[in-house]
Amino acid sequence: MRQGVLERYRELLEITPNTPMISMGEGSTPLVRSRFIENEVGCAELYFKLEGCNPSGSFKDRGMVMAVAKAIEDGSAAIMCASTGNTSASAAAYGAYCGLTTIVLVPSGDVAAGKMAQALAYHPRILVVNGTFDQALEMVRTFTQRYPVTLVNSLNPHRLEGQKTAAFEIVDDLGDAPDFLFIPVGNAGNITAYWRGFSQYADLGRAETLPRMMGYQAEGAAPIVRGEPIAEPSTVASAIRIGNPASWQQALTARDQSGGVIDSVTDDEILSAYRMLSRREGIFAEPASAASVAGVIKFSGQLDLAGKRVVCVITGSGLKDPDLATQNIDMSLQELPPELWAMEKVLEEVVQGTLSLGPKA
Ligand code: AN7
Repeated sequence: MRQGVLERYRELLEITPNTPMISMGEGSTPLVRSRFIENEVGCAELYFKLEGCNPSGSFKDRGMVMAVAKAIEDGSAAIMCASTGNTSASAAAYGAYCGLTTIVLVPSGDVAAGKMAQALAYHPRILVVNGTFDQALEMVRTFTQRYPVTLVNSLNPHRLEGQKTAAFEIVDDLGDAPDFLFIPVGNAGNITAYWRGFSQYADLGRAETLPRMMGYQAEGAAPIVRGEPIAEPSTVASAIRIGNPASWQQALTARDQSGGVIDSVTDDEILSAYRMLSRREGIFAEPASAASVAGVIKFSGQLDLAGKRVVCVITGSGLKDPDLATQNIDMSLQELPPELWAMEKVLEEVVQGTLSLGPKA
């Protein structure tokens, strides 16, 4: 059976004899070498860390397994979060797995269809707030201070502890840290967690170098870049439609200690990277995840990446946001009768092209 992150990185996490070693198979996600974008951006090596391969389809599972294990260890029977969709899907999945009462708050109209489908399927208590993610998070924060319900947003320190394991895996796979780590930034928990993971591995001598942390917000939801909270954030990448990040200060620390950058990319840049990832790399990512790739493309126009080893974190699966994928097609679907002649006609160029290659072996 595949080890989960609690087991795999047991000695680097706060595991006690009383911590339940739960796992839904999270972590140990693929690090895939780029076939196309690597050349486009002119770096030596480009890899994608495919966090959409986690059990609920996003990186949130690494932190959720830790937070839920600690909640159980501490005797809690209920968990709660506010979410742009992935945290709630993950909380609801682990809540169902562990038999906990799970309450999720989502901003109305702002959650991608796949994430809503997950929330409904795992069957937590879902509250749809007529407001922004930031307002929902504030409500959850206050509620969990008042009642014996465990907050499982990334304000819960166990979440970031669990999420740092992704940085461990990258070093374990590459033999050292990359030169640059590109990552989307919403609530800024993940960039904080990765920096902690890389730093811890360096302190332990398991990595010789540290990466420059390159965080990317969407232009319409870029409070860190602009230096002030945004009351009404807007971007096609609903996962990172966040105006007042909880881990704002820690993200700045990660940026400054690593000599990195926190910048923004436009929705057009995000969508262009989104299409390039699926069409040229075979990687179907959600739009927020494509922000890291849009970031590396933008940055490669500013700084020569020759000789550099780069990792882009692909935080969630493209299946999370099926509507965007279908809105984004620029081809019409061809219909035909169920007849071979009709198919041969439609595929005429293919048929001609293949025939010119000679007979089938
Ligand atoms: C796919 O689920 O905030 O900077 O409530 O779902 O750690 O917030 C999701 C965030 C990037 C940003 N990519 O990470 C939520 C939520 C995807 C995401 C981010 C999110 P953070």
